[in-house]
Amino acid sequence: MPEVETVVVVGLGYIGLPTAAIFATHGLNVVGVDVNAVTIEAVNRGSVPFVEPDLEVHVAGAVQQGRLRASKETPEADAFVVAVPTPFGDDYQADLSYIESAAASIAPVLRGGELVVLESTSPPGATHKLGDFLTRLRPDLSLEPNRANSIYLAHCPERVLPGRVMIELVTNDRIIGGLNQESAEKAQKLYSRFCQGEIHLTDAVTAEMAKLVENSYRDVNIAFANELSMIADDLNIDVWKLIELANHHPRVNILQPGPGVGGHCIAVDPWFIVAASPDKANLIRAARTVNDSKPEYVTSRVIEKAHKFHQPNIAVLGLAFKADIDDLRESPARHIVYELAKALPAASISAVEPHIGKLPSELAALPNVTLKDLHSAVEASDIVVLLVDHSQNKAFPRASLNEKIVIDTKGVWR
Ligand code: SAJ
Repeated sequence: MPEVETVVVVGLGYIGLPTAAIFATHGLNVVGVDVNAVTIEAVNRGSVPFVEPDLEVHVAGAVQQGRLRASKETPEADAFVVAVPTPFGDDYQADLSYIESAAASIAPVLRGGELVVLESTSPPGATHKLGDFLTRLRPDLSLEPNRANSIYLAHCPERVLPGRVMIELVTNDRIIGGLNQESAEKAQKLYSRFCQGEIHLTDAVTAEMAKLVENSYRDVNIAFANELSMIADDLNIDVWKLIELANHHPRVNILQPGPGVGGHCIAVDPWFIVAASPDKANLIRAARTVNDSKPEYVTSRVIEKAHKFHQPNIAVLGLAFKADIDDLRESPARHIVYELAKALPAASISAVEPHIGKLPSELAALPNVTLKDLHSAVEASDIVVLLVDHSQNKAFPRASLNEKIVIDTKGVWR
C-alpha cells in the first residue's frame, strides 16, 4: 500500500475529533464523518462542540488549511479510523451496533488495499467482528494480506486522559494489535505520523484486552480507596491522611477516594472483561460494585444531615464526572443530585457547575434543583457538598464555610 494521504475518521466525539485534528495538523487530508448535523456544522466552522483544552486551536487551524472537513457521507480514503461509542446493555454485554453502522458506511467505498483501524474501546474479539461485518458486506474483499483485494485491520485503542487529550495523543505510547503482522505495521506507520511515544505491536485481542486492563487496574485501585473511605468513616479517621501515610511506603500507591467513578471509560470497560470471563473476573466485578455503591453512600450521608432542617438549602459543588471538564457522562455527582432531590422534596438544591449553561434534562425537570454560581449557592446553604474538585471549588476559602455542615467527598478542604 502506498503512503497514506487521506484518512476518514468515523465518529467525531471526544476521541474521534482530536484524532482527526491531529492527523490533519500532521499533513494528512482528513474527513471526519458523523451522524450529528450540529457536530458537522461546528467542525466545518473550525469550532468544537465540547470542552477540551487546545482542541479548538487544532481544529480551527486544520479547517483553515483545508486539511480537515466534516461530512455525513463517508468518502473514499486510504485509511479509516473508527472512533464510535461502545456502550453496554442491561446485561453488561457490549453493544457493537455503532461499530456495525461504521462498517456499513465504510464498506461501500473500499477498493482494496485500505487500512481500517478500530480505536473504540472494545470487548475482546471486536476487531475480528469488524472484519466479519466488512467482508459480509463486501465478499469481494479479503482479510488475508498481500492480495489485490486485501483490506488491513488493526485495533489501536485510545489511551488519552480527558483534559489532556491534545498532549497525551502525541506523547503517550500506543498499542496496536493487527489481524495480521502486515495490518499492525501499516497502522504503526500511520500513527507514527504524530505519535512520539513508542508504538508496541501485538495481536488484536491482546490489544483489546490491554486497554480494558489499564482501566480495570485503575478501577480496582480507586475501589480500594473508596472502600477505605467508608471504613475510615466508621473508625472516625481521615482517609486522606491514612492514604498519604500508607503511600510513603516505597511499594504502595493508593489512589484517591471520591463520590464514585464516572466517565465513559473506567466505569464501563471493566464490565467487558467481566462479560468475557464471568467466572474468573471476581475482583474486577467487586471493584465495580464498590465504586458503583459510593454515590448511594454519599447520598445517604447528606440525607442524614439534611434531616436536621425542615427545608434544607443544599449547595452541591460539581456535576461533571471529574475536575475541570464539562463531561457529565456516567457522572456520580449528577446521580447524587438526582437522588437527593427525589429523597428530599422540601429541600432546595443549588447545583454549581461552572462548565455548563443549563442543567441536564433529568435535573432540570425536578422542581427543587437549580443551577447557581458558587458564591450565591454557598451563601444561601445550610449544607455544602463538594462532589468535584474543580479548580474554583479548591480555591474557595474553607474558612467561609465554618458555619455550614460540610461534606467534602474529595478531601480538598481538609
Ligand atoms: N477517580 C477517583 N480517584 C482517583 C482517580 C480518579 O475517584 O484517584 C475518578 C474520577 O473522579 C472519575 C473517574 O475516576 O470519576 C475516572 O477518571 P480518571 O481521571 O481516572 O480517568 P478517565 O475516565 O478520565 O480516563 C481514563 C484513563 N485511563 C487510565 O488512566 C488507566 C485514560 O488514560 C483513558 O484513555 C480513558 O480512561 C479512556 O478513554 O479509556
